[in-house]
Amino acid sequence: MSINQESTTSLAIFCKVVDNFGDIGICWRLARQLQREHGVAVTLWVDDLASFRRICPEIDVAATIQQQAGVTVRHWRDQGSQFAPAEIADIVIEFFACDIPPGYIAAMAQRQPQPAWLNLEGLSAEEWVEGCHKLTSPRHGMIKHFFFPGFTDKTGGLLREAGLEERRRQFQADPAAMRAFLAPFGVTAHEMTATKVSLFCYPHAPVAELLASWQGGGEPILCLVPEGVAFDAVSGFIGANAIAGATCTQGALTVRVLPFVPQDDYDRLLWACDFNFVRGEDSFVRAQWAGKPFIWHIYPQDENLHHVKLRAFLQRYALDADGVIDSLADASEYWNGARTAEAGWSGLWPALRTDMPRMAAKAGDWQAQMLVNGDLAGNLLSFVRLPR
Ligand code: TRH
Repeated sequence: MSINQESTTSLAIFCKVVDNFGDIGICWRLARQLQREHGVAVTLWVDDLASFRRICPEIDVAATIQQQAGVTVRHWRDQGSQFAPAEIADIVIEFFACDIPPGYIAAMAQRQPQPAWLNLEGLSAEEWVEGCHKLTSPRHGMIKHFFFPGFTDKTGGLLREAGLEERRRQFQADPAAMRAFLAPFGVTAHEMTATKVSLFCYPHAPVAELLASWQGGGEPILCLVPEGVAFDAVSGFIGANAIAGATCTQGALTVRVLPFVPQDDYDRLLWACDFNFVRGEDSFVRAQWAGKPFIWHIYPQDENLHHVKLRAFLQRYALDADGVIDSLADASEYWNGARTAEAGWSGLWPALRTDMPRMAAKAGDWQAQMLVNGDLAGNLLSFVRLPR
């Protein structure tokens, strides 16, 4: 497969929203970057426009086809549509092994030349990923390639837009910009002096216990939690439904519930906080680019497979020149139900606080290490443009 670079390259991404926001979050980020930085004509097929609208408020949920940020967004309603070979893109990406419509596949096979066909996989730090990256699978007279994001140069790397680092540095070097960003959420000048923590996790995380330990601790903490996240625990703390705008201070802790913000603002939220709790795949990667200490709540899988994935990541990440950052490894495993801890968060959080300078230094080193691997969008295009 070799893509003609003379004319504009076209690319179709098929995204099935399995649950939550990571599927569309990743596809939307990739689509925008391919269009904006590489001039690719991208069509993003999505089956769930309502979820899409949570991270991109401009989305019209009733539209069959619409333009957003230079990307053609098409509502992927069913599997029954028929396509002509002329409608097929140069590059076709199926995200997370979703089944693209049989009519589209039939037209792919008829098209001359046949498109490059990729299955974009999920992110894992496990070693087997390197062996599976770029593997082929013959399908319908075509060759499908598996493309894996990852943390080494033997993988596709991580999604990262050009200029991201500079935008982050500018923002973080400008306290007025951070105040202006957080003020509409009700954050006061006094609260800006607290340790600011963003909280994004799955409902089974031990959030109530974490909030109780912050409440009873000696350090002022401002916890910013998007609406719908850990709803029961946050509502329990506030004493009312945790809807956007709800807030409560008890002891050393102030909790503020934020609206779900557009994707670019979510980056700013991570940049503005001192510590971030993130989850899934996309926010997990954004926390790494934020250059701040973070804890990852991994998407749960059967038979605790996610614990294996969590440890694989920690083995790479929770190490610095002085060895394992135990507080990070311990708190991460506890947060994910992969270990017990005698004093729970009352013991884990102070240990994390002590190690925060070490974690911040680690965050910078890690970024430098990841930058060497290039970025997922660029690596993906280089791969399909390679003559083979
Ligand atoms: O939402 P997630 O849990 O998503 C996923 C899905 O569960 C998916 O099925 C699974 O495969 C994957 O995890 C591992 O977490 P994630 O990946 O962090 O995606 C959240 C997206 O939502 C991300 O793009 C950031 C965005 N976001 C906003 O735009 N605004 C917000 O306020 C918040 C909290 C997130």
